[in-house]
Amino acid sequence: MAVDLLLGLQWGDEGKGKIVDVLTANYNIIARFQGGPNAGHTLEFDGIKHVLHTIPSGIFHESAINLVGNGVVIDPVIFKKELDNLQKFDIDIQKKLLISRKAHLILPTHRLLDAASEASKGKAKIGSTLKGIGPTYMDKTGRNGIRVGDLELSDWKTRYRTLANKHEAMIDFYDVDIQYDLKELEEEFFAAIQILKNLQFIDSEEYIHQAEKSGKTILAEGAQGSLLDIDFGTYPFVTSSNTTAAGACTGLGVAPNHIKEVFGIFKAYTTRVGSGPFPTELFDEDGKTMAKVGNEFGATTGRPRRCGWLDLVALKYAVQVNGVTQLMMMKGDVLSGFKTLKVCTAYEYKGKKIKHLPYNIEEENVKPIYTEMAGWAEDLTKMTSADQLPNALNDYIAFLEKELEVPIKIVSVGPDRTQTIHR
Ligand code: 2SA
Ligand code: MG
Repeated sequence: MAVDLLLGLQWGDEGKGKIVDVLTANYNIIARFQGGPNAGHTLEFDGIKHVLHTIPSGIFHESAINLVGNGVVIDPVIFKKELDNLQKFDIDIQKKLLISRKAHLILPTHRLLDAASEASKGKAKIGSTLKGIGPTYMDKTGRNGIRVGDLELSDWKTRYRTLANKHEAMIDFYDVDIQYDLKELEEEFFAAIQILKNLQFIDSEEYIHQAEKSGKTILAEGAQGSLLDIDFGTYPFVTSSNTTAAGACTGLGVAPNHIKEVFGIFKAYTTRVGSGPFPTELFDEDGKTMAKVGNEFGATTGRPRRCGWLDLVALKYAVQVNGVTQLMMMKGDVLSGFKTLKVCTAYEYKGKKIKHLPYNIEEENVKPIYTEMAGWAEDLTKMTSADQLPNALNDYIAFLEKELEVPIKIVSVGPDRTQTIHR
């Protein structure tokens, strides 16, 4: 009995969608365990780019079953749009997509509360995706939430009204200028609920348990990244779920001793979207080059991503918190053409050199200490096997493996499914 786990090790957008898509052939079930429509998982094949938000990245594969687990928060309106986008593909959604009854619903007023909370914070805003993620998880832990399974009960609309009324009062309390027409939002919401109700709602922990027992292979797909984890991330500039390995246990009902491989995905450099500390962030031409060549824009909101050198102190922390067993390095191709590459191997913190992530990594506390390495000029995007990789890239990989003490098994050299080198 075993479940493999795939996680982002930085601040999200490491390329999880692509790797799940590449790995799906090996798995019977792909399961999302946290987050919601704040995620943007990009897949590219046959010359077409697809972005998924709530639906797991195995949906395009013929045989994989895709499960939205109990730890996920679902916005029926965005979910319906995702389903609409899938219509042109010949996918048997009723059969291939399962939803946990215990997953919580994002209501229109959760989105409004997200906007109100952000507006009230001014400059100190989190830079959330405004998808209502924070307020929905607050209602979950506050024991007020509405779950998918509630849609099967007759009184759910009464409970909806009570909660929405409370939310409206809370929005007023924020005293910020938020324009909205709740009637219109609700119309859209209730229409989307009807579509959602066509899908299979299941007791997903039982489903997973039986699937494991019968020898099915399961891949749990994380969203966002480890440094956005509610407990271990750069709080308060984090998302509202556990994005780290433990999140798969609570978000699916998988026991910790059933987790086998933990695939850790990272970019060969670092990006972050939204506010919060980022010690290796670049404001110079190098950063601009990464953003341009790497096409670094949010897959959900279109926001430009901040870019910087690889931060091994932070990456090592993420490897430890997650128990990563195999690493996958993405976007190595974006670094082609840099004469010199920098990798942060320690921080200067209160006058001392440290090699771990301290409690507070605000820029004024922490200065990155870099190791410089030679870059490579070769275009990697057409390479198909490890023996074609330039020596300087092999040196870069070897250096990271030594520092992180985990092997790098995949090097991605472009967005397409085919641009994937196994080592
Ligand atoms: P939220 O909306 O409450 O989860 O936002 C809280 C913080 O978490 C960050 N966050 C993300 N960071 C990177 N990628 C994410 N997904 C989208 C993508 C983001 C986009 O794949 O590109 O399109 O902008 C994601 N989701 C949440 C967010 O920026 C806040 O810092
Ligand atoms: Mg993304």
